[in-house]
Amino acid sequence: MILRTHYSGDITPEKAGIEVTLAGWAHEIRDLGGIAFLVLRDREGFAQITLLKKRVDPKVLETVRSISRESVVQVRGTVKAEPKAPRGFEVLPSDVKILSAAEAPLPLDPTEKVDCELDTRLDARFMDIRRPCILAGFEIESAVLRSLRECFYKNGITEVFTPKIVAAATEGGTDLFPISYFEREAFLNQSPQLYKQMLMGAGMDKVFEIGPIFRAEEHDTRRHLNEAISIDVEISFADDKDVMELLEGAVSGAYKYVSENCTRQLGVLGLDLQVPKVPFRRITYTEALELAKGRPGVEMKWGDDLDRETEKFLGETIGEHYFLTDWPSSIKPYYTLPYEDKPEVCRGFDLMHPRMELASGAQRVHDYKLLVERIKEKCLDPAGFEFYLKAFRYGMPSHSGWGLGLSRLVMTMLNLENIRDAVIFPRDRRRLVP
Ligand code: AMO
Repeated sequence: MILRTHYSGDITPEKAGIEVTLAGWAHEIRDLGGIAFLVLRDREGFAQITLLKKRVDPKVLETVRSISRESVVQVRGTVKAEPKAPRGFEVLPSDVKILSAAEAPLPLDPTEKVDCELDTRLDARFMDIRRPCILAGFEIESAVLRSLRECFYKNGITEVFTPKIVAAATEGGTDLFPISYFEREAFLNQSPQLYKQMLMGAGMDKVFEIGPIFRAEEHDTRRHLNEAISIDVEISFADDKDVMELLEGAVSGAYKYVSENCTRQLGVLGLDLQVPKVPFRRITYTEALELAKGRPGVEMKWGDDLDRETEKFLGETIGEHYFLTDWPSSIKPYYTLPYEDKPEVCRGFDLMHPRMELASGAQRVHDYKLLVERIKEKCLDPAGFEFYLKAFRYGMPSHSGWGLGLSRLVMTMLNLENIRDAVIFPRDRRRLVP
């Protein structure tokens, strides 16, 4: 039997006279002479429990007086309209039970009256998430995922899972976490890239995966983690332009879904969410270099990767979501398809928020010989990719796809300072617990 009949959010002054059972945390207890208040907090907000000392059962008053802050309590009582109460109602209790008492002192103050260091918050994340503004962010993240999944289902895309324990690097770099796998060495996968492409060779046509990626990068920035959730899509018979359209629709659709379905959470966060308009601007890498010349003291030549300062400058200049397209083939991974008539440029793209990159994608090389050539050009050994290359020898359709970072999407949507704020239990260079 569920121990509550209502969430605080279900109660309005119009419900005066009905009996409710609430369960949640003792947010605040105030004892003021003739009257005492218990503020109960649950997932949906707060309810004021009012104890009129002359009228309330003395046992109930005694119980309330003994409650330590943040204990889990259950309250049965009657709703009364009360214009002076925070949401226009109060609950007059007939019974209060302490279901689980909280120790004192608390590892942090969930009332949001006291500012707290990020590390302290992450160390006691269970307590941090009790703060309504933190909880609201994770509820919005769930809504974002729901909206993305619905977009994928609507487009006939099949959800898949690919292995996270793998034998080879995906992106060819060295930033892999080795693990011991019986008598062999294995790695945590950096990206489902190779697997989602193999599924194009399997005739699955359109796949998506939402799952963790692992990057053993030493970064200590506000937008990198060593474990992140990636939203990956791969579509057969589609080109780069087709999947960019899908991506901008998915991102702007997620904003729209949140703005329509998370009004309470946005209210808690004090956010007026603007839905980005599609189509997003498309800017080629070459145009971006031209724009970057507007920044004094910058010497960049064609073929250089865009550094963080340039990325920031472009974001400030453009001021909205945009795509960076037509990258030099030399700085995009081997699986990115070069233009036939201009092989130094490729069909790779990045989706940018003014603050940072959100996604990258491309039309892929689907010709076996060209793929082997591209792997060699990147100074990688095709032998290590045999399991992947095999899928290109027996009929591989042209295909395109992208990978979108969930936490970066949520972080930029909610204007969060640090990516760690967009992940329940983040993993970085220093943090492995909780
Ligand atoms: P890429 O490496 O650009 O592309 O990753 C895609 C997106 O995943 C997110 N991301 C990260 N987020 C937090 N911390 C990290 N260390 C981190 N690394 C990546 C970013 C990034 O834009 N295989 C390609 C995708 C594709 O072409 O389909 C890939 O992995 O938001």
